[in-house]
Amino acid sequence: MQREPLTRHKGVLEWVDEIARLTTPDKILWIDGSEKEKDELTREAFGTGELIELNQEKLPGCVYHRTAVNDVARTENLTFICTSKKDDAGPTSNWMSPTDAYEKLGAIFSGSMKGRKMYVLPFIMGIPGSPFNKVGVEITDSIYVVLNMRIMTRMGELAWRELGDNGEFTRCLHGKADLNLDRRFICHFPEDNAIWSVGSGYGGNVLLGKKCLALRIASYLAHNEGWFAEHMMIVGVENPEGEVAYIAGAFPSACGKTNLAMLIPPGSMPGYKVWTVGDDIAWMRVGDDGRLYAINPEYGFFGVAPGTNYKTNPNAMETAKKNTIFTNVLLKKDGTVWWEGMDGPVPDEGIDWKGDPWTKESTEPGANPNSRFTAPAGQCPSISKHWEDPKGVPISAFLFGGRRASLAPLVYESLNWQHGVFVGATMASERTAAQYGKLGEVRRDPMAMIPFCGYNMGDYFKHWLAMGKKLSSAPRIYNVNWFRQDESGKFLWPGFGENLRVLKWVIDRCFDRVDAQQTPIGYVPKPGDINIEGLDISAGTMQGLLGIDRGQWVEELKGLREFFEKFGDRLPKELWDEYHALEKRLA
Ligand code: GTP
Ligand code: SPV
Ligand code: MN
Repeated sequence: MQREPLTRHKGVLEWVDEIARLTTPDKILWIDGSEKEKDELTREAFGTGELIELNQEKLPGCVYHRTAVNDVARTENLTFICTSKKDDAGPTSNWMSPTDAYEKLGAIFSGSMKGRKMYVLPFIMGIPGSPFNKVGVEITDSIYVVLNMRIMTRMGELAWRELGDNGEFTRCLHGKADLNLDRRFICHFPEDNAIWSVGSGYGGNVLLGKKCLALRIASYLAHNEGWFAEHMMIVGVENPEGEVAYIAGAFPSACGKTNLAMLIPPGSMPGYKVWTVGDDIAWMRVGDDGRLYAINPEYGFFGVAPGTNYKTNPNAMETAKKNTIFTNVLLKKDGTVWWEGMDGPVPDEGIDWKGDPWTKESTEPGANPNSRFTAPAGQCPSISKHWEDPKGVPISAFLFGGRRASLAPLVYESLNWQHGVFVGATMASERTAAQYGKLGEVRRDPMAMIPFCGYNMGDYFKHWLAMGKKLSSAPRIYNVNWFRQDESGKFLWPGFGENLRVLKWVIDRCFDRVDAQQTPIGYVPKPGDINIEGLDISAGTMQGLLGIDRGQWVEELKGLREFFEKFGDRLPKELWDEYHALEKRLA
């Protein structure tokens, strides 16, 4: 391992020095990203139990990790935007003043790496060589974090080079401290281009390139610089004629982005192919041709394990067959892993995500509902040949969506860009296990960004409206809902690969190949325009899936008004205009 600095960047050297004085690690190690370094770190983690080696015949290069039982999802209540003015964080973020935050977290960080090693890890979010990249340097005392960042970002030597001797970088500080919930904070300092995360070892809280940099800090920069940093998957749909249309989709955490980005076309759609560009984050800029171009700034997937199997998402299963880190799933006796909803028989026994013996009679799940796999994107069989193209892919349509047992139809199209921004701004979804909070509770989650917007969301809506004006050929905006249920709680729509039937309608609309019927909420498919051949769905069910219950929508407006009012005069007038127009259309 490298003990000597791997950079001459003065800003980095001084910062590392400062943090070392604060946290007092035994050793400082500089990460180069080599195979040798990976092997050394992995071996060390096997020794301490931080990682467990999996069956190398069945899962080559794969390892297993359990987080602390109180540390299995993002803690949004402990996540803060630390701007000098409270109003700049907005009503939907937690706020702490930068002075208070540095002081409070500084006290927790103080001496917290005593007896531990401190790793200094440079990484790139974006495509190497692109002028739009953001470089980060993460300081962490966790080998698990280093090994995950190795999969999730382009890092090491390559990133030191990209940074150079005086490049800009985000200061990303992470320390596990004592993993105590009372001393856990994830703080963002957009004005200082810095992130401090302490007291957690869970993915989204600690892999600081992902939600913290590529969304919270990047959204702040994107607002200032005129681009988009969004919680979106990016997928290319190729038709039998060989034309590829790209779609970007924002669904809240654990609501289907990874699955949609990797879907396998159903048998009823021969000749179609689907190409994965990204599964969680999209950075998008206006091209010279007035279209919007998207890149995936990440290098791997941090995907939800439960529910993933060879029927629902074969591409994810194939991707996670090797070189993968499994977190909080069930560990089987033969050194392989299992989670609820995996193919094949339920194993007789294993060690569950808490580290306790588990049998198939257990009433508790073997894998945590938010257990995850970290796998290199390049291993995905459906990876797009353009996924590392610095120019990005041109986006034809945006999808917004979430989990709604009722109300939102399977799909509808917004009337225009401004109405589309309203559709995104009024998204709501049932809460999943990806974050702490009451499971199933419907909450407002505009553009699936409520946990990830690094500034006042009223200004964020303004930014969306302004971006539309810069696009001569803007993506059309749709809302989808794969999660509508019948009275018994059964999903009405089969979802997964069958979602391509809906994407086909969306793309046909974008290219003016299919008509639609106008309703108060937007354009919905005409009966028969979404092909249900081969599905176990009656025409009646389909009508239900596309149906709009005016009474329910009028009811929805009440909650929406309350939400909008929170923003006071920072909510753009255009969104109130859309609100009143919808109210009128529903009357
Ligand atoms: P994050 O990584 O948390 O941002 O989540 P994500 O949006 O990528 O969610 P993901 O695709 O991992 O899906 C989460 C859960 O929803 C998994 O358990 C999936 O099996 C399930 N799911 C995904 N797509 C569908 C669908 O079309 N229908 C149904 N019923 N379930 C789905
Ligand atoms: C999410 O929660 O939206 C995720 C997983 O993608 S995490 O990186 O943990 O935030
Ligand atoms: Mn996500």
